[in-house]
Amino acid sequence: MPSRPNRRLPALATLALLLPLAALPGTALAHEGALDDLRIAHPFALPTPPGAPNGAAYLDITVNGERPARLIGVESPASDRVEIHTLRLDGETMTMRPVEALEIAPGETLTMRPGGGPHLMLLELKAPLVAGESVPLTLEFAERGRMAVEAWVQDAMTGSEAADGHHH
Ligand SMILES: [Cu+2]
Repeated sequence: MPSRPNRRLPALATLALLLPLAALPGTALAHEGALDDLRIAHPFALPTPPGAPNGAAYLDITVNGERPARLIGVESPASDRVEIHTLRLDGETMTMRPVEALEIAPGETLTMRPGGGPHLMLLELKAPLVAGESVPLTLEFAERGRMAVEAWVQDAMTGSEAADGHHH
């Protein structure tokens, strides 16, 4: 008669509390992923030296469907704001400038890489980007909505070239 059904409850309750927490690092945000007919691959950011105000992040966006995609905004808790930048030839110098949106045609992959072309600029970093850590990015697409990815902080193969494009 004195079965003690409550004996195990505290342990179970603790376990239930711990599980969601344990799942947070790494798994809550996908390193890669899909949104509607878009596929996001290889998100990464370059490490920054102490005191550097800005950082750069890169990723690939593939449009598998038949409508073009427009990346219209990016946010990150790692910096005050994130701008979408493109490189443009002004006379003989490449300059980068913020754009309102990046459009990717159906069937195409936009590949961002250090050393040229479009990239994401993290302006007013709250802390240096350290190799081995990761940076959450929230991408916003017109009509398709928002998607969170984790960009790993890592040296690109073209680390020195990459630094060239980012003197703000
Ligand atoms: Cu830039």
